[in-house]
Amino acid sequence: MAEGWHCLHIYYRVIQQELLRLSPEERDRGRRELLEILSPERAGATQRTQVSVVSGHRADLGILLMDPDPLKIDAVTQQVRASGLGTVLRPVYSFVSITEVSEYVPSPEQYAERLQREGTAPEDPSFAAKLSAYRQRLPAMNQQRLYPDLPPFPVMTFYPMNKVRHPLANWYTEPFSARSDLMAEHATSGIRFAGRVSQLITASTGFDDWEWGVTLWSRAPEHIKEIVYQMRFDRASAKYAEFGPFYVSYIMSAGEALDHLRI
Ligand code: 76R
Repeated sequence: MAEGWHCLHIYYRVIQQELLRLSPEERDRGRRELLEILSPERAGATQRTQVSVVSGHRADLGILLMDPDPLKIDAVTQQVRASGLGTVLRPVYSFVSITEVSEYVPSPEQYAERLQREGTAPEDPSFAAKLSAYRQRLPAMNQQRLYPDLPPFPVMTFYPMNKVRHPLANWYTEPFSARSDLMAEHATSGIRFAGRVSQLITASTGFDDWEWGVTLWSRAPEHIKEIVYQMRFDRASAKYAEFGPFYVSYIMSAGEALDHLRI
């Protein structure tokens, strides 16, 4: 791609029957292979690799991979399949998406218009200060959206979502200005969680069954519940959003995850 990264969220279930088939040596070898495949330091590692252990029956192990090269990402999943644990780890869910800068991220010019609409006159000294702060912040924010650093938070949740196309609530027939206002309201409500929750919205229209993937990381599980609950009241979500399955997981090293999963 000209900019941004490919992203894969993939979830595996441990098949106990297959695990029991392995001799202690085979299990050991499979474990070592998997640790090597998921090592961020190895040659051929994807730009980002994150391992987590999933709550609930839907999956046991979650892997998040990001890279400019989609085949490098796919190579990881093929290596898992071809490893000694390939029969043990069954993929049960995956989500394919790409990073993007949303069309609703205001340009400095749009930001200036918004300031005026919200009542800050261009003569007001705070106008120039706010605009220049935004101008300075924007490149780093866009860098983070396209080439995200993973935050050092222990909890993660992933879910896919759409904006609905219902005759009475069709996001795609709303004019850009209306959508943009709704997204600005959404962003304002999200900013209240700064420092507790970090979000990554990846785009999946044309890549997967839903339009976006929502990845939230947080300092503590309750903030996940709080943000998702609160954002449901944003008009952009209350009226126009629908959601797929949720996967909540706890981030750890691959070794810790295999220990936790008794592999
Ligand atoms: O990128 C930015 O921070 C700019 C403002 C912003 C955009 C453009 C923003 C801010 N979001 C944007 C786009 Mn969001 N977001 C979600 C969900 O559960 C729900 O109800 C919805 C799932 C959450 C929890 C969330 C959190 N956002 C989007 C889009 C793409 C729309 C498009 O491009 O058409 C989706 C699908 C989406 C969904 N959002 C924020 C947050 C938070 C916490 C923020 C504030 C981030 C910050 O600036 O600190």
